[in-house]
Amino acid sequence: MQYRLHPDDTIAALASAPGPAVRGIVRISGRQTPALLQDWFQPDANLPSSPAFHERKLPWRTEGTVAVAGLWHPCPVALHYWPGRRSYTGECLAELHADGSPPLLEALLAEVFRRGVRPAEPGEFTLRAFLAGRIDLVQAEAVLGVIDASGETELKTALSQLAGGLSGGLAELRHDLLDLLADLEAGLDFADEPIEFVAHEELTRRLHDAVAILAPLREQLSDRTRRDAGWRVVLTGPPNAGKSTLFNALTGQEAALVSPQRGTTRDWLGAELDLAGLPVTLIDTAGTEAAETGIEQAAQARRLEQLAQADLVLDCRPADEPDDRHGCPAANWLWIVTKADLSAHNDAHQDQTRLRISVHHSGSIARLKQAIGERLATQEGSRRQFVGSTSARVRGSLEAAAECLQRACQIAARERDEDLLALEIREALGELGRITGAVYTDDILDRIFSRFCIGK
Ligand SMILES: Nc1nc2c(ncn2[C@@H]2O[C@H](COP(=O)(O)OP(=O)(O)OP(=O)(O)O)[C@@H](O)[C@H]2O)c(=O)[nH]1
Ligand SMILES: [Mg+2]
Repeated sequence: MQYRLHPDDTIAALASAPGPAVRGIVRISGRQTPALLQDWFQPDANLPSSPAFHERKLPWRTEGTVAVAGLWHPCPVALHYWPGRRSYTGECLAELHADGSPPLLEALLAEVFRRGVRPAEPGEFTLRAFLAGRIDLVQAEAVLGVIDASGETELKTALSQLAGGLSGGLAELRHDLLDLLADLEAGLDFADEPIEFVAHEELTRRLHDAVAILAPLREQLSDRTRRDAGWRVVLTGPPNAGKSTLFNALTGQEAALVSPQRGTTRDWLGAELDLAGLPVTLIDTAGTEAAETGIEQAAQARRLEQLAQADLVLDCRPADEPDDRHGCPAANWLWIVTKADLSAHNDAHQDQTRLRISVHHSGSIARLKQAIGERLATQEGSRRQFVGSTSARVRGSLEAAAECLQRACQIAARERDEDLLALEIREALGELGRITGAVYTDDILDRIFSRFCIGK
């Protein structure tokens, strides 16, 4: 679908979820709205008379009725009216809140169309909000994120993005760079004069500041890419702790060799599984021990490699051996006491820091899965900054902007070539503009807004 922009059209759609509900909402936006309501909406007779719609300057909520073709009685509605630029779409907007019966809402909407208003395209209200400068593209995607959120974490992420967290930082960065570019270009215009519009140290500092602002955003995006590919959960602990047994129990397969002999596992072994909706790669490793032979050293090196890449480490100690762990586990470590069936409950380990399990106790594996899921969900909540569609769209631009700025830093450090510097900064600005929508193309709008449902 190609988004052709018809800002003069007045549009309408059902803004509430389809299906029966207590209340339903018909949303209307555009220039014709005041005239339509003036002609159609009848305020309650017992309310004091009020100014005409086109004279109203402030948002207004009132009760009344509207006549609907085919209905015997006028339909009672609550009217919410935003006269001008302060509305969501940045133009005159009205909502009719009525009983949520689907046939009634359809009849109301048909009446609006009969009166010359056209049906809204998917996402067209939000598109108008974007074109009116009420929100930027990142926030438009956040609206979509709120609608699509399948859990509390996703909802929180989308709401913070909607509140402008990411947009605010990027807008500030763009302003700084625009100022810097203006100074540089002024210098180019007066190249023959002994005037310096921006001192070299200041130029270098501002460029480094810009790179520093982008760094955490890039980090969050690459983090998110990794998350989308699956969480790496790594089993570690001394030989014979029961790690491979847990690996098999968690994956539901007998892929790992298990034996009472210490040092059974040498190489690491991975398997994909789904834990409470989170994609996880579970990894079994060799037992932790002082390595003597070459093969033991290789096994330990591989274990450490896996630990370094872990999002969550499951540190297993058997209940029948001393446990030398003190204090609290790090946020991405889970302390597990295995083979709980082999020892009477040890009071020293009664605290909240350890999870006692045994493959011979029913419910142990379910509790372990739950603990892993909860840990990962907490990490996910604290790290996620963008809704998925934003991450996918802005990744390239963010990288390109960072590369331009890094090149600019190098140019500034090497020689002072203002032409080249201005070129890099201009390119970085273009990329940053693409993220927020200060620079956009129809196909970008099409890609974003065609994913909305009608009425939003
Ligand atoms: N009693 C009891 N035995 C267990 C439990 N879990 C594992 N075992 C036994 O402990 C022994 C060692 O188990 P593994 O899973 O091979 O231990 P591992 O940590 O992978 O050992 P390495 O590969 O040598 O590092 C096996 O004989 C298992 O049957 C448990 O919960 N209770
Ligand atoms: Mg093993």
